[in-house]
This record gives sequence, C-alpha cells and structure tokens, in this order.
Amino acid sequence: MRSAINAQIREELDSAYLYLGLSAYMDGLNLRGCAHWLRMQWQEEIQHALKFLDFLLQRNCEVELKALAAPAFSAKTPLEIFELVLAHECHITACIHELYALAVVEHDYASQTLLQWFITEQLEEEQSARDIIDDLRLAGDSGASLLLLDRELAARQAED
Ligand code: OFO
Repeated sequence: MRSAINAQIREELDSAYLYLGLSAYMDGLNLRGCAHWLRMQWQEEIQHALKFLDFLLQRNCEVELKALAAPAFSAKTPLEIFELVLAHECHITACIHELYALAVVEHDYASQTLLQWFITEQLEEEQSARDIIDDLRLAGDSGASLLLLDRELAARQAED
C-alpha cells in the first residue's frame, strides 16, 4: 500500500504538471479564464499530492518522490483541451479505484477512509470537466459564446 500511495503521489503531481502546461497554452490563446481555471486545477492537484504525502508521514511510512515527465499533449482547441482533462481525470479515477481495491485486500482501513474522500472528489473532477465540454460543444464556432464561457471560468476560486 505504501508503494502504491507513493506512485499515486507521482500521478497527482503529473496531473498538476499537465494542467500547468495546459494553462500556459490557453493563456497563449488569450483564453485567460480557461488558463485561470486550469491553474486552479494545478493548485488542487498539488493539494491532492500533499494529502497522500501527509498520510504517509502520519503513518511513519517512507515517502519516495519520483521523477516527473514533461507534459506533452497534441490537443489544440479548447474543446480538445477539456476532452483531454476529462480523459486524464478518468485515468486518475481508475488509479484511485485500484488503490481502494488494494486497501480492501490488505485490510488497510485507514487507507480506505482516505480513499473514500478521493472517490467522491473524482466524481466532482469528472463532472466539472464534462460540464465545460458540454458548454464548449454548445458554443460551437461562436466566438461570443466562447468569450462568455471564458469569463465564467475566470471566476473559479481556490478551494480550502
Ligand atoms: Fe487529483 O484529481 Fe485530478 O487528477
């Protein structure tokens, strides 16, 4: 379980790095609201990594930080970018579910409690990405609608 949680810390930091890259890309498209939303997401992923890391420390387990790869993506349009976000979140959900299954096999009740928080969080993560994708599909080729959506995304606040 310790080793699997260490691997998940890297997954969360990878997510953060990906979203930071996507945020910078969106800023380059002058979609500053999308860039802001993705930067908030970057911050949230760092919090997720810290939640796992602090859990290991609390249990007196060794933390092994692993190397991160540079984020690489071929998505270009806002719709493609948020489809990538959703696909990535689905991947993270699968990782969390695997971790939970392992915690059950190992009778690791403390990990199960921690992971229940992440299971709920992943529902929200996927839903947020789906909502933005739906809005982008509705906006279609309308620059005015995209601008409105971009302004809406600019309002995202950091979570506690
Ligand atoms: Fe950590 O939830 Fe997104 O990746």
